[in-house]
Amino acid sequence: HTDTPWWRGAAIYQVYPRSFADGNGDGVGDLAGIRAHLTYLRDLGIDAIWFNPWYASPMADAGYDVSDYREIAPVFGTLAEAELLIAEARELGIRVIVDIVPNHISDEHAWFQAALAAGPGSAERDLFWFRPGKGENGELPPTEWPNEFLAGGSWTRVPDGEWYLHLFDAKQPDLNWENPAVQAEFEDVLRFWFDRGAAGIRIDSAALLAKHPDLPEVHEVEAHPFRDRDEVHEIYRAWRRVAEEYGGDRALIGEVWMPDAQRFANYLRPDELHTAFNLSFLACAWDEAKLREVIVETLETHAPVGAPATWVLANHDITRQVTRYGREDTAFSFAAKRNNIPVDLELGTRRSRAAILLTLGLPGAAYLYQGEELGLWEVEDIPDDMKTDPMWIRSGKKDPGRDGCRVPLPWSGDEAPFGFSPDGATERPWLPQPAAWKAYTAEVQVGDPHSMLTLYRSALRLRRTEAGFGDGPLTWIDSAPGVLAFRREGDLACVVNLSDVPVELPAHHTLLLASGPLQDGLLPTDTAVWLRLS
Ligand code: TEU
Repeated sequence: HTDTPWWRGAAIYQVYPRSFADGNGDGVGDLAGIRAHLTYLRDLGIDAIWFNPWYASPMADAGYDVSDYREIAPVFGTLAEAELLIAEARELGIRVIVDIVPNHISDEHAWFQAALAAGPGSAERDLFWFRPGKGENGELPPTEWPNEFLAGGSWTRVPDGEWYLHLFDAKQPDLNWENPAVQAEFEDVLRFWFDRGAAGIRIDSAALLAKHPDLPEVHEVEAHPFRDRDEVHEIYRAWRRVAEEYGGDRALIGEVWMPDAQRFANYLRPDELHTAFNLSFLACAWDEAKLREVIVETLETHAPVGAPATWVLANHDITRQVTRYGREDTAFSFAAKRNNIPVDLELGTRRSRAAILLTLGLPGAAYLYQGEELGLWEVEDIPDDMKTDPMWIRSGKKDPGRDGCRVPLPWSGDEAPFGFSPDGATERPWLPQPAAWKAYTAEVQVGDPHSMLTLYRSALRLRRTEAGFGDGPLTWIDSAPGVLAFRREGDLACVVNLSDVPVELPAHHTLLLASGPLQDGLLPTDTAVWLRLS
């Protein structure tokens, strides 16, 4: 596959800078910490890193509230360090993807501050969605649009009486994408990062940018007033032209939450995004029929537009899979997110091991989230006063929030901070790590043939050496009920048993990798294998 663009079959690892590794001992991860662990990522066998936002930000939403897209937050480092990091990663054969947040900016960004000062009717305000309120004195918000954080309204009033739209937190005012200055600014930001060696751009909340100019209520119109509107595709056509200025190997990767697979695929037409996260796969229950349906639908809708499928089990917004799969209801939904539902971590771990062979065995690109390779679980007992997530704060502490999947990584040693911060650090990690993670450090796992880390390393190594994995066709193999079995080129096969009973493997095969031990030659429940058929 040497002539295939890298992003079609890549294994991409998501680094959450705040929680990866702390180089300067302030308890917060940073670029120095990441640079010190680049060889870990090379040895893991990944092709690219996606960095969550590392830009200047008041950090009201962990950096998704950007105050300067061309500067690095001082808590993470400097722009010069970021450039060094991109170059050092490239030396190790690892590409870098940066995260661009185009739906909204920080209320502390110079643009918003200028809009506040300039007042109603100004050109500065037209970069955002400022409107008079409803009611006799404008005391009611212009619409009742639901907030993406599932709590609180989507408008905030400023002292002169106008309201501004924010689909997320009040500190994240939405930009007006009908304004050409907004379009020009972001095309320039893309070039800024492409010029600094970024191989790809992850586009935050990519389906939300375009809004109905008349601001109708959701129930008043057929096409949703702010989600997946037709106009949004024009934006990505323009971005695609920017990417093409750099030749064919810079990728645009959309965060597109879109249950409708057909509409999802619209973002992947040849003149739009190169690829987008398959979040339906991530949200899917650990269930053979449901997973098969998502896989089939994904492949069927991606093929006509020529885009590679992607597979994701985890990210910084979602309950970690070891926890999800260890519960009775294994599907993920923001609306139903609750803490303290009983979890069987052993079961969740066994299923997560099988799930990663499925994920990495499917055709297309795979996205991994830091810590899943260590088998980390959702930390559900973070003290209230340490939680930072606006989902938690805005819900009045009803929603558990997303801090639990963002706990700093355990690298080494017997007690916190487990090598996350250097010896002699002045501060504790920004979120507390469970004491039990002493058995889950990278140091412990690297030498253990049965560890999660060893499974990931083995799978990622095979995925690189066996040309049949990554981009390419898939053929289903007839299998027992509750079993997912498919063939890839090069006589490779992946078999996952989601039934309650052990099943037979196809006759005539060599075992390449197993997620757990076989029983008398049979594949046990919640276990997966990679085979070479003969
Ligand atoms: O998330 C966008 C998004 O739609 C969800 O992941 C979000 O958490 C959910 O809608 C809540 O209902 C992206 C980022 O991944 C997330 O971390 C940010 O908080 C969000 O955008 C705002 O920038």
